[in-house]
Amino acid sequence: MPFLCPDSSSFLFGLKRLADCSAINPMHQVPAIVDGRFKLFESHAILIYICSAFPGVANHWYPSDLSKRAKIHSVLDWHHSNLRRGSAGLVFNIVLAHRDSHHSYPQAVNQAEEILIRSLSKLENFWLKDGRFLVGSSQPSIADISLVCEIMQLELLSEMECNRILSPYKKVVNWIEDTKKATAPHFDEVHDFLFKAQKRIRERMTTEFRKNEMKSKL
Ligand SMILES: N[C@@H](CCC(=O)N[C@@H](CS)C(=O)NCC(=O)O)C(=O)O
Repeated sequence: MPFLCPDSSSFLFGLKRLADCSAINPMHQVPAIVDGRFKLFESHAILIYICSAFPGVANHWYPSDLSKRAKIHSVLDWHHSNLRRGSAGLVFNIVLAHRDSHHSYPQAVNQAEEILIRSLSKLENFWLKDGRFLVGSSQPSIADISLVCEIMQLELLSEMECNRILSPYKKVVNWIEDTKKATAPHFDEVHDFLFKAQKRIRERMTTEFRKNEMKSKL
């Protein structure tokens, strides 16, 4: 099935190219899919469609049990108005600020970090309180994939920042590892672009940091 997703060359440095993809997603965003004549955007809708349209997807990804399914919708909706605002907001503002030294958004960074910390705490103490995976499940669902991937983008921050933010949340850290293992080897495959972008971003940040240090010594 053809799909649009970021790659290391477009991620954060060339998303403008997505303007060319408006025939698939008029919102000019990724992800988006094409299945025959059917086009769909919005990551959660895509995950639900894939589980529903293709026979052979194991039931735990999107359980047929109505109450289990409703819980998955609940955590997916929570994700977009909480964890995503924090995680994407923080990465976007920090990485942008470092990409272009003329721009810095300290207020946006602080606000995003506050939302992120509140969301990680809810994950630790509520969503992961009853099981290895979200909403008390012993096996992963589409919600685990979606939320873990949201957190994975924190890898674009410096290693120190990433550890400072995540390490207080032991259940969250274990859950990320469990989700990685449950989806191996695909997890690393789909995150390859992220780690390529990480390398470039961290090198850029280090160069900028050294430049600023030199300037302050002059
Ligand atoms: N709610 C959407 C969010 C999609 C989204 O924000 N995509 C970002 C990349 S993660 C994007 O394409 N940004 C480019 C832009 O907005 O110009 C979903 O879950 O699919």
